[in-house]
Amino acid sequence: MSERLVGAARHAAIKELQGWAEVEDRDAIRKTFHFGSFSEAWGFMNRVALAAEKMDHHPEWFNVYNRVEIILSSHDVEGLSERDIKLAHAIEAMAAARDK
Ligand code: H2B
Repeated sequence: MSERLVGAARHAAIKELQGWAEVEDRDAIRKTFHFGSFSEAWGFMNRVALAAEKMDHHPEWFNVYNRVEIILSSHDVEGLSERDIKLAHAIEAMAAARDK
């Protein structure tokens, strides 16, 4: 069970995430990651996929060659929740120094 993140807590949570921004037309956050090659992008996606499955919280994403665009939102609350913030932090750790 979780709740939609609103107000000051929401603002603070997003601010702590480097490079993540609110999506304009829906209640979600997004970030685009760039890698040196498709192989590196795919390795990143693999790591994220395994972590997401463990957390039972999954990204919406789009990949072209070395670019991975990720959108996070929680279906059950139809918007942003703490689980998105938690997954975003996990993704940051996995992108490590590769993100540009
Ligand atoms: N992923 C995301 N991003 N949001 C959810 O609300 C969500 C999910 N819910 N992955 C999970 C799975 C839900 O569908 C299952 C039934 O727990």
